[in-house]
Amino acid sequence: MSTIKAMDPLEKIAIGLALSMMTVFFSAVVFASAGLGVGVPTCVTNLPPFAEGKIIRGSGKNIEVHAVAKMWMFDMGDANIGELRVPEGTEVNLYLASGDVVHGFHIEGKNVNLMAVPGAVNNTKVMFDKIGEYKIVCHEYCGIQHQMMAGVIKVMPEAEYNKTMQEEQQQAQPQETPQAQQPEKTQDKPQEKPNGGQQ
Ligand SMILES: [Cu+2]
Repeated sequence: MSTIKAMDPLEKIAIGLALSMMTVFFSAVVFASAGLGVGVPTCVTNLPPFAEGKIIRGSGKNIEVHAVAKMWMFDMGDANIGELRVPEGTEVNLYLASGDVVHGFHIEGKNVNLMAVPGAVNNTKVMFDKIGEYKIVCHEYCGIQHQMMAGVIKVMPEAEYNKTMQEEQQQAQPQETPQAQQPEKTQDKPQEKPNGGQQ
């Protein structure tokens, strides 16, 4: 015959404490997910790994960014290599690939900690609602220049961002309007013809 002993009071307290702690942790996870919109990065299987950074504009301020980490820089498709400039209030849908070995992708001041893995694409979404500069750090040893591997996300006031982008576009297409001034610096162009008509 087995005898059923009453549970030790201390054991009851320990179990009670453990259960209440688990309830607190679970509630915190639910709150972070539903209330704060914190999500976990995912490995994307329907997008083949890419070799070049690219910015794909979505609707409004939602943009899709294809970022490539490679020895020893981050290419995020911005005209300024190593940078990503966005207007304030932009949600970046970030896809990350590696051009060579495993790299890290940590955004300071944001809860983003991704790995760039050869042959795979990782994805997360980040909201940039405050103006400032967010440094990107490679936090996975990737070779002799690893400590130099960094980038920056510049979150600019919308008016300043629009002005900068407009200026860069005009510089890229100097012959757009007849009044456009000729650029000071001459570039090596193999085909330079007199104005014989528009193409
Ligand atoms: Cu590194």
